Amino acid sequence: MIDIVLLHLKAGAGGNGRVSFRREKYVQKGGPDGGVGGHGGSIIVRADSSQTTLRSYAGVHEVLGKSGEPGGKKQCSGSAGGDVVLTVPVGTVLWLMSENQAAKRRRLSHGLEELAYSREVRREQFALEREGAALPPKTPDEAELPPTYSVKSLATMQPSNGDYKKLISLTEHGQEVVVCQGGFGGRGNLAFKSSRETTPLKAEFGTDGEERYIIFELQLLADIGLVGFPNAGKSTLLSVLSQARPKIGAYPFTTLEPELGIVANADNSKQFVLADIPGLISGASEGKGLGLAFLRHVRNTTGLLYVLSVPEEMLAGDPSPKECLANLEEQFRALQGELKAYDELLLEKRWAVCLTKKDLYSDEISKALEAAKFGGEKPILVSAATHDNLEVLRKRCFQILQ
Ligand SMILES: Nc1nc2c(ncn2[C@@H]2O[C@H](COP(=O)(O)OP(=O)(O)OP(=O)(O)O)[C@@H](O)[C@H]2O)c(=O)[nH]1
Ligand SMILES: [Mg+2]
Repeated sequence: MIDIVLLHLKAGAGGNGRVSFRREKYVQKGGPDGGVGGHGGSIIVRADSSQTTLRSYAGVHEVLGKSGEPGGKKQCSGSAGGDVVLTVPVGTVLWLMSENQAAKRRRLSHGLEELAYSREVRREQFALEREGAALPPKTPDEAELPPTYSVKSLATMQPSNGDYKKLISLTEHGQEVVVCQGGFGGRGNLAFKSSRETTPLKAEFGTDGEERYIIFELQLLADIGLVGFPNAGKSTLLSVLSQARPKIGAYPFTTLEPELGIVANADNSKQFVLADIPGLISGASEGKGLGLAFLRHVRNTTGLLYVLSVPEEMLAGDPSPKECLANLEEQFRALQGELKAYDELLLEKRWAVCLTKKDLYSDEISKALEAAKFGGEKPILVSAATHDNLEVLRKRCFQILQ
């Protein structure tokens, strides 16, 4: 699943103003008629609920907007560069790595969502020695680009760890934001005509488009996230609690991509979204297993449901209730340790512990597990196979969300 990409975005520059003079038969010396340049195309990001991953941006490094055309003779305005619209899944968060001055000025004075007005942006003037001469060089915008990063570190990058500024979180279908506003067209020499200066050779450059390096991070929007070791029974739980049909397998790492399901209460009056993510293993924070990359999807959830089960290999050896409990407690500790290593804030979420595969345990073991406490909380013992106690688990989930 492609859930994080880094894009270099650059809106189109505004077209330059034109220096020209009217040439007509019988008119000896026509006045200035140089038109204004067209505005540059902007880059717009729009949330679209029909998209589920950032796959369409895999391998894309750069998106450039179209520049505005220069102004023409006979007072003709240059045509504007069209906008570029990038559609992304709902739940995409944009993080700013770096930006040019044009972008920075707007962000500081307007925020991201208000556009800069044309009149607020100063154009640089230029003067030609004669009509048709080449334009002098424009003073370059002081750039703060490009950023330093390694593509390799991108997959495990945690933009929210404070290194980058959050620009916006797109949470609704159709929501859109102009991330890079196009530059403005410069005025032609027609605009500089005055009683003192009847043949101005002056015009304006168009302004630079906004340019940004932005991390697009998809954070699935769920209310509760399932966390547990591989093979614990997370996906099975999702499949019996919701309509979702995730892949289930009697081997670790069956789930390779996050999956969402909608869980409803008995009379269907309340619902919440449950997220199943790939299993964690000890050492995940050091990059073992599938690593912690998928934890980004539980960052936005309100609650976490720890899913623990006694490993079947262990049950085959006829363990004592005490041994089973010790194993589950160790799983719980290890999971919390991994979450903490990823982001301590995850431990501040509301949570519950579900012990699953009850049908596989002896009455004696079940009794011991039911009486135990995890982090001071009573666990909920269920079986996804026989649907035992699922109602209690469901209720507990709704309680977490209250
Ligand atoms: N007997 C019994 N088996 C279960 C139960 N829940 C899950 N299983 C089995 O346990 C195995 C693992 O289940 P999954 O739901 O794929 O486990 P997971 O936690 O999603 O595993 P990963 O995706 O690898 O992290 C499968 O063979 C399931 O059939 C249960 O309540 N009772
Ligand atoms: Mg699974």
